[in-house]
Parts: sequence; structure tokens; C-alpha cells
Amino acid sequence: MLRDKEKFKYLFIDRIETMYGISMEESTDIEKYIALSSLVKDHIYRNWVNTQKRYNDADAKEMYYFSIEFLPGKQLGKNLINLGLKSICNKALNDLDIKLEDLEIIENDPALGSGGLGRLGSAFLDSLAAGEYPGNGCSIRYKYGLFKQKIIDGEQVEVLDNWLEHGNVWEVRKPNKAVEVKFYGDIDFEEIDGEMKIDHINYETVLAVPYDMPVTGYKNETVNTLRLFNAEPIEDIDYTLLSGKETKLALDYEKSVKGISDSLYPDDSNYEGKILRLKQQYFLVSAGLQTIFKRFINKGGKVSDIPNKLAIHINDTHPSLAIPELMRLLMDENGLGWDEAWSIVIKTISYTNHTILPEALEKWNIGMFGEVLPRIYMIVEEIDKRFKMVLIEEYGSDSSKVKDMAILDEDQIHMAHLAIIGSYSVNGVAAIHTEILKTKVMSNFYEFFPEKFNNKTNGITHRRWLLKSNPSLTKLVTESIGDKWIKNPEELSNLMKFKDDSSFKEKLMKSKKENKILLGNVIKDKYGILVDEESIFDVHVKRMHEYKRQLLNAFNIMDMYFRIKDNPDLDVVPRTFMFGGKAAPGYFMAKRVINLINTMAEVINNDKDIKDKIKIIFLDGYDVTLAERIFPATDVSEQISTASKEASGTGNMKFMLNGALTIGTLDGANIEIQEAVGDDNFFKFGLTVEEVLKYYDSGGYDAWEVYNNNYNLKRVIDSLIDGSMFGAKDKFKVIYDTLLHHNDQYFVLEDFEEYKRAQGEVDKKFRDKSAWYKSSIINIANAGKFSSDRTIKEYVDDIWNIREVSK
Ligand code: 26Q
Repeated sequence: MLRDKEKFKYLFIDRIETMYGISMEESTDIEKYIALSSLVKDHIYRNWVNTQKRYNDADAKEMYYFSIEFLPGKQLGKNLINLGLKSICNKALNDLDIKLEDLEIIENDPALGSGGLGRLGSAFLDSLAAGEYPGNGCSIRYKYGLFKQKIIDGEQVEVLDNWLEHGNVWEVRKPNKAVEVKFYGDIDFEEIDGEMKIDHINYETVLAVPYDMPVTGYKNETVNTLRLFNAEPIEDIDYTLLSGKETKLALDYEKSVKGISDSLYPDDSNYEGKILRLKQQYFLVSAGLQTIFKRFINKGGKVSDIPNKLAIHINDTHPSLAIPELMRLLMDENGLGWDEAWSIVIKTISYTNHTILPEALEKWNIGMFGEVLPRIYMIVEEIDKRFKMVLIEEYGSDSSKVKDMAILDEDQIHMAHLAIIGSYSVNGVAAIHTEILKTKVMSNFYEFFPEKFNNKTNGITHRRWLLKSNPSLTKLVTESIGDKWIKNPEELSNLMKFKDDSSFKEKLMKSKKENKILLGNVIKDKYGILVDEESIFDVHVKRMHEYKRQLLNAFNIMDMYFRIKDNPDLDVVPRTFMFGGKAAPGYFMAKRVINLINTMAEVINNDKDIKDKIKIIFLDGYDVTLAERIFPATDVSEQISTASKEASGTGNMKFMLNGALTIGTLDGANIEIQEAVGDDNFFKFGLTVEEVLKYYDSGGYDAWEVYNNNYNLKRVIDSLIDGSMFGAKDKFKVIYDTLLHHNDQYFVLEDFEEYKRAQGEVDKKFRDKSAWYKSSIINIANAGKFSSDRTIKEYVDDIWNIREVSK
């Protein structure tokens, strides 16, 4: 129906009329967006029913990916592409004098995540659907997503993200599938027919109502599900019937319930033991597992068959309460004994670790945990007790390993330990990260359970990050090697044959320039700043964090500025430095760095002596949609974390796929990118993981010494506090102090000179366009490995053991 232009037009107009009772001419863009999406949605829902039937008929094993965050990005454009309807839709709308892009931008990004971990979850769902695998996501339907970022007077200001303001066309509420999640209360034991039964009493119930979002596969009519739970009071409260005291209690209850799915915690890589976070985590796993369980039993599944029919994956430790919750469901609600239940759990649950930062490893206070989740606490205690017994048997009761590997340690519950003990697979997200887990952070566990540990290097969906967001490069690639790469990204390697082809290079250069102009227009409209598309677009976008070292980048820019001031004729290729990323609202240092970048931009952009050789733009409100405009327009990708700190990184892969060259440390997946493209096509610099870990283990680093022995570096650091650059002397003193008085934990000073050298090489290479675009081609051609299709295939084969169910 939608494949014929005239019918498309008719249905679109008809949809506006029947939804809103107005003519198309009278309708607003929001109404047009909703009507169009609802048409597309109808199509998807039919495929959804068929896909689920197909899976049921095949009695296929299903995987559920539990994640406290997802970052799906806008759905309309992606769905049109996946259904093969984009071009007909464009044509139909053109006839009606409507631009598809104008409607696409109306959709709000579902900001249900804050960074890499959430975006990875969404990439995985895309690749699962593309591969026709029965794999679904489970998360929370946060009413407010991650805050929107505004920059006012150079400082980050957080604004509420009301992503549901126009509703959400794609979702469907499933009240009949709602389940109850219980908090607080007491646990009683009752003997019934000679058997001990658990009785949870005086609890507070929260209703978890599923909202399902369809996840479409690429041109394969497959539709999987992202299930998001909304927290609601168990029943509507009729306040007219309540006394004053009861009203207060009821209001308190309502508030506490709704709070659970109210908003996403904005932190990343920083653990805070807040009660609401704990409630969110349990809410997610209890609701998710209960609905999965019910569906499984309704289909006639046998409990003992769970490991063959269901795989439950936990994305970091945030959903690790799935382990005791599955125990509870099996024992308390299905009458299994401990051993039988445990053997099912450890064949069903698998876990991915995303960080080795000590401050990000979750540990809950036992007192609080026991009060909020009394039954779950009992189960965790029992898991811990039994595991300790096994350890004592293995290592003896006086071995330090018994304490080091325990789940319960004094007053804390160590969630990563619970996750490792309760799952059959533990994976890191890049080769080096997995190695660090095995040999350092989790070495005791690796020794005890070597078979559980494995690596799954992250990936990105090349369909969003190239096919959807970079039409001009897509056209060039497809003209050159055909379109097989869309389904099989490894085919991109066929581009290697163009690495010395000057006509291909010309075209690639032209495509890059077009994309730079498009981004330049956004910058001009938004900030009133003119950028030169002939300059190097050098981009650093990711969450603001000390370990990601936006500061190192800023220092190099400051140094470049001072050198041009010294010598206005200094021969440098003009650069446009762009930054983007949100800081956690409570992360003082990260916010100071945002302010430093903006203050520096103000000074440098307006300094006539610089003659536009440097432009600095802080792109506020970095999100999936803005990212889609940035990656295609980038020449240089900044991946400069302190070695060992970035588990993988995925932005690095998106830049590579769009032909940017990386300046980077040998950290996370940068290492694999560097290996894939070779030394000539990657600007590497800085301390290695080994060197960094050695400093941490044995000391020997002296920031003062580095500072005192480098004139240029000293000049930059001093300018933070002497008023020479920024006027005020106190604002950035905290940065100065962290670097010198706290001995620069992230080795910004140590890596400065090497970074500067690497940036010099970038400058040199950019002057030779033929060499530059050769490297660019080599990057694109080798990006196939970093598609999430490859990653998902590895999870499917090595961990989940699910099978594709084709039509
Ligand atoms: C925890 C509890 C409750 C609410 C939120 C959180 C929370 C949320 C997000 C804690 C941490 C995060 C985010 C972590 C993250 O994004 N890590 C990144 O994961 C990427 C995918 O594997 C890697 O590429 C990055 O290296 C890693 O930093």
C-alpha cells in the first residue's frame, strides 16, 4: 500500500484527517510528523505480529538484554529505511510540498541513556533484528530522559528533558501484562504441608506497566521488542474517601511509586549509593523477569528447560539483581529447591563489564539494601555464604581470597562479584579491557572461573552511522562497491582497491566537504560563528570526564594559541576544534573543564592576531541526533583517554566509519582500530596501559617535574592562575591544583608533549590531501569489523546460543 506514491499521499492525508479532524493544509508539522509515523507504525505492527508468531512456531530460544539505559535515537528515519520506504515517502511528501527532514526533526530523541553503554544496547537491538535473532531489550520508561544541556555564560545548565511531550507514536502500553514489584516489608516463614514457605508481608507494591517499542530489522520484516516499564500505583486512589492522615500516606505512596520511573540518573562511571537507584534497578529486573517468566509458562514452558529457552543478559552490574530475583521466582513462586534453582540461574544469566574505574564499581550498603529488598537480601546472603564455603574448600579458611572475592564485605554488597558468581559468561568490551579484567581487576575470579571470561569487542550500527546519517558517503561507497555492505559490513573492505585511486579520493574529499558545510551551517545558525570548511575539523565528543582528557586537548589548543601570538606568521593549517558532551551535574571538575573550553573559545575566537587559524566551538546538547551530523563532517577523531581507563569507546568507531583519522592513545578499542588500519593511518601517542598501571602500582610519577621541564606546558598551566589568558585567577585554580598538588592522576602533563607531536603530524599530513584521503579510505575500508553485526554474531554464537529464525 505504502509502496505506491499516490496511495502513500492518499493514506497520509487520510491519516491526518481521521486523527485530527482537520485538513492536511491546516495541520501543523507536529501533527504531520505524528500522522506519518503512525502510518509507518501500522506497517511495523503487522510485521511485529508475524515475527512473534514465527518465533513461537519455531519454539526458538529468546534472549533478553537488560539495561538500565538505552539510547535508540530517532525512529522515523531509521524505520523508513528499514522498511524500504524512504524514497517513496520522500517523493510523496515532495509532491505535497513537505520536506521529510522537517518532520523527522520533530521527533524527540528517547534520551533513556547517558552515553556509550546505552547506545551500545540500542546498537545491539538493531543488529539482533537485522540478523533475525529473537532478542529483546528491557529497560525503564523514564518520564524525563537525561537532562538537556544548555551553555549559559560558558557554564553547563541542565534543563529537564521532556521527551514524551508529543507522546510516543511507536510505543504500545500493555496494561494487561503489568506485574507487581514489592519493596520493603518483613519476611515470615510458614510451614504448609511440611514445607517451609516464604511469606513476604507488609510490603509496598509498585505496578510495573510495560510499554513496548518495536525494533525493526533492515529490510527483513523482522520486528523485535524493546520493553520499557513504567512505575504506577497499584490502583487509582480515590482521595475523596480518605481521612487526612490516610490522604497523606496515600500521597506519599503515590509520590514514591512514580519516582521510580520519573528520571534517569545522569551519572556515568561514578557510583552513588542512592536508594532510588537501588529501587530502579530492582524494579527493572523484577518486572522484566516476571513478564518473561509468565510468557514462558503460558507458552507451556517447563521451568527446568529455562536455560535452553531463555538467555538473560545483564548490561553491567546495574541489572545484576536479576540473579537473586530469578532465584526468588524459582524458589518462592515455583517451589524449586536451592540447588535446582541455582543450577538454572548460572546457565541462564550472562554479564558484560564496562568499566574498571574503581569509583564506578557498584557497592550497596547492606543496611539500606536489606530494608528495601528484604527477601532479595536473604538470597544474596545465602549465595555469598555458599560461595565462601566453596572458596574455603579450595583455598583454606585463612586465604585472603575468601574475603577478596566475597559478595558481602563488612557493610557492603559487591555487585560485580555477585554478577560474576551468578552468571555463566563474563565479558569485557575490548581486547585490552578483557585482559585487564583477567589479569588485574578480577584476577582472582579469572583464576577460579577461567572458562567464564571472554572478550566481545564493541561495535556500532553502520546502518545508522553511515547509511542513515551520511548520504553522500553512502552514495559514493555504494556506487563503488555495490550495496552488499549494508547487510554485510565486512564488504567495506572492498574499498581498499581505491586507496590509490585519485578519482575516488576526489569524490571522497567532495563528500567530506559537503558534510563539513552542512555542519558549518548548523554552527552558523546556532552560534553565529563562521567556520572554514577548508580547515581541519578536529572533534572531541563524549561524556565530560577527567579520564577522557578533554583537558589535554584544551592545553594543546592553548599552546598553539600562545605560539601563534609569539609568531603571527606561524605556519599551521587552520583548525576548527569542536567539543561536545555533558557533565554529570554533580561532577565539579568536569563542569570546570566545560567552562575552561568555553572561556578559551571566547578569548581565542575573538583574537584578531590569530587570523582565524583556530576556531573553538562547544557544541551544546550532544545527543544521538547531533552526533549524526558531527561524525560525517569530521577529519580528526579525538580518542585520548588515559590508557587503561576507557573500556572500549564506540565514538572512535563511528568516526572511523565516516573516514576520520584518529589521534589516540593505545586504550580500549583504539588498539584494535590502530591494528586494523596500521601505523600510517592512525596518530598514536602517549603512555601505554602497562606504563600507566606501573605508575599506579609502584609510583614514580612527578607532575611538578614534568611541568618544570617543559616551557610551553608550564606557560599553559600558569595561564590558568596568573590572569594572563582568562583574566580571573581563581576560576581555574582547581584545575591547576588537581594537576600539580594532586599529582595529575590522569597523566595529562606526562602525555602533553607526545600529544603535541602527534598533532604536529596531523597538521603535516593534512597538507598532503592525497596521503590524507588514502588513510581515510583505509579507515572506512577497515571499519566493517567494528559493526555491531559482528559483535552480535559473537554474542549469539559464543554466549547466548540463540539461532536466527528466518522467514
Ligand atoms: C548506574 C546505576 C543506576 C543508574 C545509572 C547507572 C550508570 C549508567 C550508565 C552507570 C554507568 C553508566 C555508563 C557507563 C558507560 O557508558 N560506559 C561505557 O560503556 C561503553 C560501552 O561498552 C564503552 O565503550 C565505554 O568505554 C564505557 O565508558
